[in-house]
Amino acid sequence: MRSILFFGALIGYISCQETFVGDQVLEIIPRNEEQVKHLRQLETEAYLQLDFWKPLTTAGEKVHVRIPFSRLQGIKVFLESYEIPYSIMIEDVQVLLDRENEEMLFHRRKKSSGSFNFGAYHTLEEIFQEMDNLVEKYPDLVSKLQIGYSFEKRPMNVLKFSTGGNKPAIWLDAGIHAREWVTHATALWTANQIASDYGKDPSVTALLDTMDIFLLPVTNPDGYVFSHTKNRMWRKTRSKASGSFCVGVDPNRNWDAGFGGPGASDNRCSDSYRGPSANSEVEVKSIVDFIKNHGGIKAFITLHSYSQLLMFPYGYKCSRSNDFDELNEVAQIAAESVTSLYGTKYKVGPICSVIYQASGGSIDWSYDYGIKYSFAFELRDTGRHGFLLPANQILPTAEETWKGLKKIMEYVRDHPY
Ligand code: BHK
Ligand code: ZN
Repeated sequence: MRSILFFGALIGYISCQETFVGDQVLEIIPRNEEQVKHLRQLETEAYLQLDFWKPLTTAGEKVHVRIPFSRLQGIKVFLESYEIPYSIMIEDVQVLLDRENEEMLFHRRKKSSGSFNFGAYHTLEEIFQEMDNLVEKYPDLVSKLQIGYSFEKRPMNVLKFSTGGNKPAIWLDAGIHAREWVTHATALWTANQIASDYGKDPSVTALLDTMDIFLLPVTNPDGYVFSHTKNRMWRKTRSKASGSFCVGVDPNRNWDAGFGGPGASDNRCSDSYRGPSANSEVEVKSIVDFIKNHGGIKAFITLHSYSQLLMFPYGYKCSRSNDFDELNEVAQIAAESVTSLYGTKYKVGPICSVIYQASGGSIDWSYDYGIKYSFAFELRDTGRHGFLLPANQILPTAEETWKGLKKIMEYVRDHPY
């Protein structure tokens, strides 16, 4: 075990992976607006290199922030001087990363013997390979479509589940944010589940007899590769623009829905940089073009992590959508179903009230485009491991999420519009 850990760290070092030795993730809960103001100060100081896993909103709301080891003492003194309450959520980020790497190495060595392990994290190559395997194994149900290329020219591979013809369809994507690894893993497990359930599970069979499903497991392939090879905490795309050192755009601020409004940054170095214009990211544009060309998409579901939330529009504004009551009802039913399996608690509501105002998000675009059933999941956990969810939670996460997804899909099937 120790030697594997050591080699994991060594391999990380040789391949120039960013390390996070001694970095901590703090949970901070400002008690009043005065304290929020002090935290805002920290947020604006780019040189501190703070990584807000759960951004600052208002007093009483938790903030999760990863703090580089070199800044830790200073930040703690700062918090204590203003008597801002905090606790340590992750003692040493690198310890979780080493564990994750070691598990991946372990599975790589074991792989030759058996079939694909859905309970492990995988590289982009391995994911694409398994998508091809599913097509091969279920040729009458599953096919692969390439809807475009990423900035670095990786394919945008979509799995289509269809019993024939072009039926009204459900869109499901994962991994728009690179570091949210449990979403890619959940999407791939779900693909396998849909394929193997058809003809066995009456609900899935009835669904696929009336609808198609499009599943994009890796929405941001360049970011995903970068999160494996260089920086595990990468969130954005990898697009480069002249005149800035900073790379990438937040692809969930880049959609044409309240683009440029509150809850997105115009700073290229920010993790929530909206990009120069709506659809500037080829990954976003590829999906928009596909959806517009298809014409029959009735539901748009996107997977993020973490926080255990099931949300619906709007994020770019804080007023209710026309379908608030119906979407809220569907989301409640789905969330209850998620909880029923392992007791995982979910919060339900519109983006703006459940997390924060955020413009340029995908489900706001899909909803305003006319896809009424637009939902965003935030999968496990609530911060104990955050983006570094241990691989042994992949299967339970995927299973419980599938419960919720099925409720939404059944509802959409039974409420044509
Ligand atoms: C999700 C959907 C639409 C708008 C915002 C969100 C929350 C999401 C984000 O884009 O800031 C939070 C996040 O990545 C962590 O998954
Ligand atoms: Zn996300």
